[in-house]
Amino acid sequence: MSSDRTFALVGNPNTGKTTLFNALTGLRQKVANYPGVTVEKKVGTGRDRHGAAFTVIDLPGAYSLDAKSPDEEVTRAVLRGERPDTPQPDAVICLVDAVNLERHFYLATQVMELGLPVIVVINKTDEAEERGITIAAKRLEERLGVSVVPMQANERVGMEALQVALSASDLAQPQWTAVEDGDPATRYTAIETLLEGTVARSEEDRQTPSDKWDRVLVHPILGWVVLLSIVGGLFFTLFSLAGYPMDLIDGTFGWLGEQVEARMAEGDLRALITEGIIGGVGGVVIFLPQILILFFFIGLMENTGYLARVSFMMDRLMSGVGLNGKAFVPVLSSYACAIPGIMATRTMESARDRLITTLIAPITSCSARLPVYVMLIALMLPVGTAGQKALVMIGLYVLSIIGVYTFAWVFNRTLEKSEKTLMVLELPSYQRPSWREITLQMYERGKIFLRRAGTVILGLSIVLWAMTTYPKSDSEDGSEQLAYSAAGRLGKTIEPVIEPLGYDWKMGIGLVASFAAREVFVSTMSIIYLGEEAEEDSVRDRMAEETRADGKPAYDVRTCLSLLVFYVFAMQCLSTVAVTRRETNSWRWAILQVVYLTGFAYLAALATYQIGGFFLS
Ligand SMILES: Nc1nc2c(ncn2[C@@H]2O[C@H](COP(=O)(O)OP(=O)(O)OP(=O)(O)O)[C@@H](O)[C@H]2O)c(=O)[nH]1
Ligand SMILES: [Mg+2]
Repeated sequence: MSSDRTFALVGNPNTGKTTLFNALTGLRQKVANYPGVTVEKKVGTGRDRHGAAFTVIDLPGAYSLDAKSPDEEVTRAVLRGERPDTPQPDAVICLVDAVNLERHFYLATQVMELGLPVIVVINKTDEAEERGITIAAKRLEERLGVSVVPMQANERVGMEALQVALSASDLAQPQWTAVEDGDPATRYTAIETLLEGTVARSEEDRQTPSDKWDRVLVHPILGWVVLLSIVGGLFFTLFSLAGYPMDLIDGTFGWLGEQVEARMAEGDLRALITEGIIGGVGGVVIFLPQILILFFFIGLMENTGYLARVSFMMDRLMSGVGLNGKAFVPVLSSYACAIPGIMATRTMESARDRLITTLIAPITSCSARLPVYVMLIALMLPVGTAGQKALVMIGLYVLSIIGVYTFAWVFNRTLEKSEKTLMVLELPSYQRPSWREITLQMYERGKIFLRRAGTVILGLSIVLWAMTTYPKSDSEDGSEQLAYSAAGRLGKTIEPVIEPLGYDWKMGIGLVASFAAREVFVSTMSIIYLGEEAEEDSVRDRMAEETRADGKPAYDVRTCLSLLVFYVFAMQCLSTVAVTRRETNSWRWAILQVVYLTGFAYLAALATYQIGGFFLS
């Protein structure tokens, strides 16, 4: 019988396990061209050639079975059947990279020694071919007595043969004598014997395209020029191209609001729908194009292998502040969202390094800040070009990078020292971008963004709307009603605290509300300013017209800058607090994170506003 068997996917990081997992199960787990993408096990179902279902477990990559980092521990525990929530696999699909067969057999031989049936997949045969490497899979198969399947998983090449192997009624254990001695050298000698005569390299020493590219892309000067151009291009697109789809979305929500207004009698319910729901959610959804553009660029950089180079370049800077080079995948992922970023610290062996990285991860400018940045930059530079706006945006990102480094240095100095762990940064080969993978990732990210808008942001918008509507004053004037409402009173209460930063009580409402999630600042502004006088004006026009007591514009350059700086540093994300608490297993660090980041954000914004006073009026 071959039904309901469980296969585990095992291999070094970046060998293509998740790619194969997705191909077998039809799922869409994240794939990217750098090591350490998968940090948790994932379970899915596939079908063999007879139509029988089997279970597949995708595992985090591991260099060996005696590794110490938490993600590698998951792999080891699942293979040994030590995880109560996961069945011990019936067989292992062991992936090795065709280009680095010797090195990858270090883990593979350890896996063979577990006593489970094994199927060996030699993946990335396309890359091997490009480098003139040929592998005699049949000979290896004879030696091991198990199926050895050459594949190119990303193009589904070899799937047929793998399916045949998976469907075999009797899965065999390899003919392999365990390496008794724990010494790596002994193991490598045994691997050499095993692989003898199976790997042939063509005579001419080929320089791979990767090496040529790297001469420019990780060049100490050119490398940075390229990186800045790419990031500049990203932000430029964000401010220029995104305008068209944004207008479209804006128009759609405006139209929706009109429809409701035309069909419903005036009253609180109608106001809830038009201001709270359509205004609040629409205010955030309008930034969907920006989110998609951001993830297009991230996907492109990840997919080609370029992002791994960026982490290599950063590593030189990184060690300067005492941070482990492995911190880079977590920090880089945090630019999308701090939550997967913090989870990615599981690839790090030292608990201390994990903690430092977790503490600084929320300073990276995550995608939830994008709507806030875009809105404030547009207010600040009403007649600015896309290039000027992009420049401000780069400034904000640079500020966040400086923040990451500074606080990494501070924590490294203050936290108790532990033993140093060595690590080797692995550079994956460049590859042509897979548009399918990039589109999928944009789709997944867009879905997450919209789901968030439809749940968290929607809920918060309704609460905010209620807080700006009740208790009701007798006044017909929107602004007076707002001041009288619960939200208004809250804003007025904290106004003295935020006044030195250049904010009025209305901004205060947005600031407090966005402690749940940053984007809520944007939806709060929609609710506040559109609620006041539901004219045709857009939120941004209304905000631009907003004045202070002295008649000067409320959102002047100074205030916008101060707000931007606040948003660069402040810890405004409840989900991140929850993840920090879970990953560090203590409230202490989660609370410290909120306090230090918000405290610093306050000081930095205060300094910005006060110093700005000397230059701008
Ligand atoms: N050239 C080539 N690239 C491949 C092949 N299979 C997968 N890839 C690419 O290799 C990269 C890594 O793939 P993943 O599936 O994320 O690797 P993984 O083993 O799950 O990595 P971790 O989760 O970090 O352990 C991706 O960019 C894939 O598109 C292949 O056969 N040939
Ligand atoms: Mg993976």
